[in-house]
Amino acid sequence: MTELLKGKNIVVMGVANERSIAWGVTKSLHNAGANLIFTNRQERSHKKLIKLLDDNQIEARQIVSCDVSDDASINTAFNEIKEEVGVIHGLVHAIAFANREDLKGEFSDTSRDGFLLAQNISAFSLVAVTKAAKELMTEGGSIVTQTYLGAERVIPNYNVMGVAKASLEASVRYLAEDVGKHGIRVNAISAGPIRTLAAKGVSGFNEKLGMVEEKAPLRRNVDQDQVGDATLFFLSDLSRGVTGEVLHVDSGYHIIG
Ligand code: NDP
Ligand code: N5H
Repeated sequence: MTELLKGKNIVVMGVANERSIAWGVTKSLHNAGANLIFTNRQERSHKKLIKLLDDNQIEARQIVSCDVSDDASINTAFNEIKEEVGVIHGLVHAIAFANREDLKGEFSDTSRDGFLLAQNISAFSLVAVTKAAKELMTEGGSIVTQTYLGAERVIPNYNVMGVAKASLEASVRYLAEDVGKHGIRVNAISAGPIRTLAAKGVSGFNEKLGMVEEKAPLRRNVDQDQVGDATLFFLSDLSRGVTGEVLHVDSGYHIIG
């Protein structure tokens, strides 16, 4: 791989363990020569990240704590990043959360709190981190988030998260318009199902993997490395003409009726 991101400072949010989409992204960005800055919420994720970086001989430029449900935490995190590197060129948002009981049964049973929680962590967080990151993107930049087909279509059990992802995808478009004048692009990857910690124990996940194998044009599932390389494309100059876009990395599953 050529060093597409040599000398670029990129913030990666959402590595929980070696299965995380954000870890697949980390490997792609590291191979492209990026300087990596990480944010974690839980101490458990922080510890896993340190070990993963060590095992893979990847040096983090910085690791900061960030809970996206808390404005003060976001401000502190980006102030710390500003102090360390001054300028950032990219940001990867790989964060979502909904209550497990809202990811099954009838969507109309979703509580007000459950609905707002999913929107807060999974959609508003992109708005909040874009505002903070933009201040550090003084040389232009690229922001990439992770979404799923359930934003566009009704997919059993995805429920409250489908509505949150629809909000996330619309936010990508409105944010792209806001920050475009500063040379900053905002895009999303819509990945096929991948077995990660967040996906663990959610109803109907295995069936979704089977459907991709059976119906997708490529007849196979995608993995974290494929999402990582597509995210690298969005962060690099190769995609300099693209913003406000949702790119499906799903073996073509979404084109099948
Ligand atoms: P992971 O469980 O690996 O990652 C989820 C991450 O969300 C964790 O790192 C977690 O951090 C973080 N997170 C949750 N709440 C907060 C918060 N309040 N503040 C900061 N971070 C938070 O799962 P994935 O890699 O699967 O998920 C990454 C993204 O990919 C999500 O947006 C998901 O919707 C999306 N996606 C996943 C697909 C799949 O099949 N797996 C398919 C399509 C999209 P911590 O552990 O520290 O709390
Ligand atoms: C149609 C499907 C299967 C059903 C729906 C799954 C939705 C998953 C998304 C959210 C992010 C899962 C979630 O928040 C789980 C939490 O309630 C419990 N888990 C945790 O707290 C773990 C420890 C932490 C790490 O999780 C988080 N989120 O922080 C969709 C699937 C085919 C594809 C898929 C899995 C999509 C997606 O958006 O992740």
